[in-house]
Amino acid sequence: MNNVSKTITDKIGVCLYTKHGHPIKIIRDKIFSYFGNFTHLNIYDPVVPVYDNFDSLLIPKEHVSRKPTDTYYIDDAHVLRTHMTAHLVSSVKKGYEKYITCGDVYRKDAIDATHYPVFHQADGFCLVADSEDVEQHLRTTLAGFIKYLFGDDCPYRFLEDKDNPDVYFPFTYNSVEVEVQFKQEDGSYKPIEVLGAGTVQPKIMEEIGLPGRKAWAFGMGLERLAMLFFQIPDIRLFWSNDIRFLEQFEDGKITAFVPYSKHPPCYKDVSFWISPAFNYNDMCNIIRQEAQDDVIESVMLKDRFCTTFDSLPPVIAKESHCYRITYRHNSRTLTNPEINSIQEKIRARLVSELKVQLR
Ligand code: FA5
Ligand code: MG
Repeated sequence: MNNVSKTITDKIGVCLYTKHGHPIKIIRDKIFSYFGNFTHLNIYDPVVPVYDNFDSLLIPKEHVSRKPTDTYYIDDAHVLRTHMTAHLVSSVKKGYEKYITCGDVYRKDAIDATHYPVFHQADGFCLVADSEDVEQHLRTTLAGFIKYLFGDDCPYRFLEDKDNPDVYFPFTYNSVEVEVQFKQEDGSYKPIEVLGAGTVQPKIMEEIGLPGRKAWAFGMGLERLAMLFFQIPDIRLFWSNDIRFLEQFEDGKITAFVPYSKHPPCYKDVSFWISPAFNYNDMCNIIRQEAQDDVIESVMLKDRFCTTFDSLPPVIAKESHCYRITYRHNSRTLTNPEINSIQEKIRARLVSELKVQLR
């Protein structure tokens, strides 16, 4: 089993977080510099055993995140890491008691301005002394970190798992998420979820050879933060090779992105009766494979309805979906024949692979 498409394979080894003057590296450097007394770990290879990504972190066997509709599998036993926490158990076993790491992670996901199948996360781990209160230690560290990133006056709060069922990670307890009110250009505030964190489960501490000890861990996404700091409107821009993008940024500096001429969008709708084999993420994956060179900006559900055909028993219910595909290249105008050819290939694959009936 291998469900990794070429668009994805092309991103492996690019390591944006090591590229001088790239916004992802600038953000990573800023995060790492706060954790100055932690080991800065580089783990370049995103291929990890299924065990490390899921089992070692107590993620249940039947959890949706393990499905090939959500995760890229290299083979039955290896995945492209879906989070940097995949390295927690192996790193601590190697002897790192306090570390921060950053890398590319991979998830099959929706297509829009803030989601991309490859993004970056920074993950931290800290073993605390038995004399310390681990929760207090985590909060003090994170509060300082938030102030360091967003400034002393930035409003933020800890969302606790006991009040928010969404705040849950199988590998931690007393979990929290940090939400920041980010002040935008126009003076208004926008809430953003910056990171997830918690105290590492005792079972994992035992597995890594530190039974009875306490440690905390946290993980955060870099792109959304970078989009706010640099005012970057579209997550695909991070992968741009356009010098009009790359030449705007400099190591150690946070400067607002100056948009350059955008090329016109082209909309194509596709409508069909879905089948039991239909799945939104699988459709997005087919679309990405066909849309070479990242020409698709979004895929949105435009319309959906159900019809029952009760003229003949037994009653048959059919569900129709209509998706609007927005084609737009970041650095050139697309031609009609080019778009039509992609659209035809997508339509054919939706029929042959997802068994939909085009309308
Ligand atoms: C995690 O991945 C946990 N490993 C974090 C963690 C580590 C918790 C250690 C506790 C202890 P989550 O799935 O919420 O959590 O992802 C973390 C961040 O990644 C999110 O807050 C978001 O900023 C970012 N993110 C998630 N999906 C995408 C995506 N498709 N594109 C861009 N950023 C994303
Ligand atoms: Mg989350």
